[in-house]
Amino acid sequence: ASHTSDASVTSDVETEGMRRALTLAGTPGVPLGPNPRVGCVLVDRAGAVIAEGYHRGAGTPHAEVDALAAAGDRARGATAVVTLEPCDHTGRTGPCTQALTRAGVQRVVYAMADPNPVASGGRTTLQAAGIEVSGGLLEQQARELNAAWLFGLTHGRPFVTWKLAASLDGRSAAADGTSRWISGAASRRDAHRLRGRVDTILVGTETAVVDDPALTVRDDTGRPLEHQPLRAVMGERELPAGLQLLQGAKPALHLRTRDPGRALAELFDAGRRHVLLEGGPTLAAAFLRAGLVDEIVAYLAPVLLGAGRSAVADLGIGAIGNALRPEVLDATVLAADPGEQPDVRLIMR
Ligand code: AOF
Ligand code: ZN
Repeated sequence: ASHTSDASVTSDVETEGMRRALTLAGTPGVPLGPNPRVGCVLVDRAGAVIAEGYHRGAGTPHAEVDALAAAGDRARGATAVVTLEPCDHTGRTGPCTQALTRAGVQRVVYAMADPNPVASGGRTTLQAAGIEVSGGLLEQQARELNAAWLFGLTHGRPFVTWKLAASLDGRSAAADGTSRWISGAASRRDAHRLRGRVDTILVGTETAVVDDPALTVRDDTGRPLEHQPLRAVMGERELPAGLQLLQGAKPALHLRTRDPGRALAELFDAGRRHVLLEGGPTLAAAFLRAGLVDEIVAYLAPVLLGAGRSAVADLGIGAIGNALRPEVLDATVLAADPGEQPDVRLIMR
């Protein structure tokens, strides 16, 4: 767009900056812990990007401080574009309002107000320090990015996404237990991107023992992510020490309960805000029966198995009138890789 006034030129730059800040905030695998996803871009008066920053998880510097550290003296007179209203409290780190003021930042643009009562108040404090403040830029995107964190503030438990990959007839494995592969490579890459957006991957003891999955997250090129979500196994059954889930620097957490509510409470206390249910049918059924599935991501493949393991165990639904009918938010045909057929992805709430 061509603009004549300085104000509108600045506003284009700020919108671009906010897009970038949202991307930074959404870096796959972060944050690990109870904090929101936050990104920050510092731009100078000519509209050039001075520095970028993002938050990497509880106890690490906030996005604003991360960006200010990268900018050094060049932050003087700059505009800070942040996805969340800067905090005004001393928690695990100091208040960002102070850091921004001390660095000589002149203007702050944020996407969403801070809903966390202990940290809010940044807008007023910055204004009192003579800094120009503007809120609400790309607010909806910022809220979407932090949907699980926002959910946790109001519900006091993690947001739960159930992921399933199934054949046309709802099977997640053939009669002999083999399941590689029902869904195509495109679905599997998409599922890894989904794993990169949660902080916990949860399976039942049955799946842990029978499938022996690693549940690590890889990017589109197949490389493991630097920030891996927590892996957790739920159920009373003992786990053999040789399982893949129990290897590595951070072995899986074993929740010795069969009660979904109790497992979620334990995970919430451990700072978890978004749990991905990855299997198997008993675990999925337990969460569905308890009303503790908030979102379903289903990959449906053009494959027929007839017999085999059902994607979900008995839900106690006897009649069609009692069927669960989640609302479809999105239905996408995932473009197939060469030599493969397309799958359909349904996102439901
Ligand atoms: C973050 N990262 O980049 C910003 C946050 O856990 P604390 O003490 O570090 O404080 C977390 C609160 O700080 C968080 O709930 C939010 O209200 C505010 N801003 N938090 O983790 C950030 N800017
Ligand atoms: Zn802060």
